Amino acid sequence: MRADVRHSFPDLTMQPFSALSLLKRGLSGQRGWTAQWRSPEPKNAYDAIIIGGGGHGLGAAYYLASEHRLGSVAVLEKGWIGGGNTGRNTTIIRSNYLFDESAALYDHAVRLWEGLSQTLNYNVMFSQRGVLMLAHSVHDMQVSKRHVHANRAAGVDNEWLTPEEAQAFCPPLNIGDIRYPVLGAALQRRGGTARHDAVAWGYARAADALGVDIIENCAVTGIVRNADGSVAGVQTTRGPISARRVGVSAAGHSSVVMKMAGVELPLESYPLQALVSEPVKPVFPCVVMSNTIHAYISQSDKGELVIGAGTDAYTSYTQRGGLHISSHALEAVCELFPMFRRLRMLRNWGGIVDVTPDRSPIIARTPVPGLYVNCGWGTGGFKATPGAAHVFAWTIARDEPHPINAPFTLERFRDGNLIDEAAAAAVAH
Ligand code: FAD
Ligand code: PYC
Repeated sequence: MRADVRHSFPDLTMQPFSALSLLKRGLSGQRGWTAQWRSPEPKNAYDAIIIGGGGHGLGAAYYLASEHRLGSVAVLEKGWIGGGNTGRNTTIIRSNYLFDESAALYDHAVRLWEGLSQTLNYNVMFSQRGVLMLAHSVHDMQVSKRHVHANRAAGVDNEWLTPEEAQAFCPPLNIGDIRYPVLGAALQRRGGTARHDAVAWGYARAADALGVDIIENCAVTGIVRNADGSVAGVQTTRGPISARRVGVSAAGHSSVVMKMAGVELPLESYPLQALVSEPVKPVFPCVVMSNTIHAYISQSDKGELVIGAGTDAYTSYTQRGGLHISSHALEAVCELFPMFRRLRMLRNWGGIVDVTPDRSPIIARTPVPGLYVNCGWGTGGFKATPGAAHVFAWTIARDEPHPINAPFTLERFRDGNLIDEAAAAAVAH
């Protein structure tokens, strides 16, 4: 598909439409549809370059332009924007992580999500329908309750529900005598979902309007350094581009890109997969996740059940997961929600997730002056998109971390200051 066709859409901004004008637009054969961002040729030099046109990279460029008034910024994307994990995830948003550092980071994101459609003047369909995390064993209950108490102490909403209360919140849930008995659940009412593509498109449109150059089909192939070791720019498939600041937001390939500058990252990359069912009428009111069976489910506004599974057991750069992994997740979903047994699955897909040893991200300066990295979000970075982008832009613009991302350094793996969120991230790995 040509890039100029791909990003031409009917105007999805928050302008009210009459039913008649929508119908006329629908029948117009796409006449009058306008491109939502430009397709500029790369310039020779920018003040800052962001590598990776996912939500995090586009968001960082938007905040660099809007809050830090950087004059010229480019986002370089090897494929099409949102074609990485941003457009492949199951869109679950929550901030119920264990440690205060994480609660601050993820809740910063939730607060930005709450105003994002207004900020961008673009409907990202943020829906705070509640995220229910099931407990199936005594150990699950202990871990969940620890999270509930820690979150409440940190000012993040989370509450413990009995099985009956969980079923009242999510009526399709089977709390009977099943292989995975539901012994209770943690509920974050402010959690929910958003429309993933719209997040990329909304940030792209808003950044473009502020003068950011979004350059698709432009793979970075090298990071160029000055004699003193600092960043001088990048080599790309569309020629060399100079910049004194380069931010890497290349989920799935963070270690590949950072190696171009000689920086080794403590990451392992795994395939993670999801799938959707045929669409049905609205039947599923919230998001349900189960760490024990590595399955999560919600219903999209189109009516499809969006279901995710665990990561493959081995590292790989193939963008698809093993069949036995999704079969296992579906078997468990059918036990928990027997009404879905006869649903047919429409399609499945995979993404590559970069996982750190402590399951927390790295948003930081690097040993190379002028080179910054935002990576290691593993299976859980969509929820963080606005918050991570916001503090990453701050870090790049000021050459120092925002207080929120100060603990999320690369050096913590050397110094031992880990932020172990294995339990909070456990749904998929
Ligand atoms: P991406 O959207 O992956 O953007 C990175 C971009 O960098 C890509 O577009 C890629 O093409 C580009 N790139 C890479 N190398 C280069 C190069 N050399 N030159 C130029 N461009 C380059 N998270 C949640 O919070 N909730 C969920 O429910 C959830 N579910 C998930 C389900 C699945 C199946 C998957 C795969 C992930 C899920 N995640 C979830 C994780 C989440 O999708 C990611 O953490 C998040 O989207 C990362 O966003 P990003 O913008 O950093 O990355
Ligand atoms: O981090 O909430 C999450 C998540 C859900 C599905 C995959 N990751």
